[in-house]
Amino acid sequence: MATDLLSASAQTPPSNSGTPLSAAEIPAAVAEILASTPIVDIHTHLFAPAFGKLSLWGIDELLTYHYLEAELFRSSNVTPEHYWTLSKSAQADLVWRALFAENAPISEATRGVVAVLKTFGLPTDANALAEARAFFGKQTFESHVAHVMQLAGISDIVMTNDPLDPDEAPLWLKGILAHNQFHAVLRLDRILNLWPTHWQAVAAQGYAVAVDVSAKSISEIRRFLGDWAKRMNPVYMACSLPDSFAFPSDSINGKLLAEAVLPACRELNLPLSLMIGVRKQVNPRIRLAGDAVGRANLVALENLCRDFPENRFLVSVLSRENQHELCVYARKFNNLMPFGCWWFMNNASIVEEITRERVEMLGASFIPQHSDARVLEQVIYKWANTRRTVAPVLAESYRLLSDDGRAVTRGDIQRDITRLFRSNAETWMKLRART
Ligand code: RAT
Ligand code: ZN
Repeated sequence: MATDLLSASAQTPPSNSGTPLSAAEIPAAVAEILASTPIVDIHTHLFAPAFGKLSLWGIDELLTYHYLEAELFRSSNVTPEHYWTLSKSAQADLVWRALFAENAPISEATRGVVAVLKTFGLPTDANALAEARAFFGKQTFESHVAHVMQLAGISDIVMTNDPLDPDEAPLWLKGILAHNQFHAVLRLDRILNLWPTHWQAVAAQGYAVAVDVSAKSISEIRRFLGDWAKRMNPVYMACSLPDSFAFPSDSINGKLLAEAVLPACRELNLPLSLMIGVRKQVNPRIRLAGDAVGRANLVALENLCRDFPENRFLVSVLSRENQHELCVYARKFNNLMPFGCWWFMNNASIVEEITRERVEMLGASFIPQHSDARVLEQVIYKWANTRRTVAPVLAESYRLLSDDGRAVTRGDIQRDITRLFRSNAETWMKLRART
């Protein structure tokens, strides 16, 4: 077994010190340790300050998050076509009126905005957004980032970086200074899922590729991946995949995965993150909010983990129905790391269920959550919600353990929480070796 496949716990000194906790003391100890352990946020859509306008933050961005736009079209008569013609602040006003003034904001995504406003001492029931806008307008982004990370209790933010994004790629090509808390990820959706539409963008960067993914194209794509890995210093490569994802496959996706991406990951010793189960653009009228979910056939994952033991796979699945199988596969393959409760799974009731299932089947050998934040301040509420939901699940596991006859100490709890929320990620991504 490759050393980097060894569990993070093997590198943490065992904790057998500490006084055993009584059953009544366990919940508070878990909550305190969760609150004081800085988290590595392993998948976000946030950007380091050096990316300038790509970084989204502030009240107007919070309110126009696509999770909220999906809810707007259910509680307002505005048509998507009209909504897209409005300015950002007019869109935000509309969302505020429909979801926060004319209705109580009880959904997960709306409550999140309320929690952010409260954190900054801003009114949560105002008729208009003037005070919130004035507050965010006064912040300097760099120091605001540091403050928000501290409020959220996170030490590291893993970005999503697309080498074919027309706004982002030029910044990398010009040269972006590394940031010690923001880590890059080489995202491959355009290449793996939409090659016929995007091969010319790869060609335009100086690679001799063609639409047909011939042997020449494959070797050029590997050169492209190697060059971008050098430029970005990514902590993993990543792709989201549809519910219909199959592997092995004669499709362009199957060929590119087997012949270009997996070998490049092995060569560069990078994990590959697969986020499986999205049904893209079932309703294109609502743009980013228009994606849905489908149950995937995880035999594709079984084939990948077994046939490529030298590759490591970070995997999140979008369908609730796929969660249990993912745990079973993680028990079979230690080159598979389940992570996060992704997107439509990131609701308290489902996070609770998934986390309980994972602890029961995998102990502390998984990564419970990522924020998927697109707007900076979202990390405040998303991580508060995760801590609030996960704490009772962990506390119950320790209570059962104590009931069954094994004393539980604060040291035990700290070691597991560190492993779940930090060191599984640090080990898999070689995070500290990179900064
Ligand atoms: O959760 C989201 O914001 C989605 O739109 C997706 O970005 C998803 O998380 C992804 O990374 O593809
Ligand atoms: Zn995402």
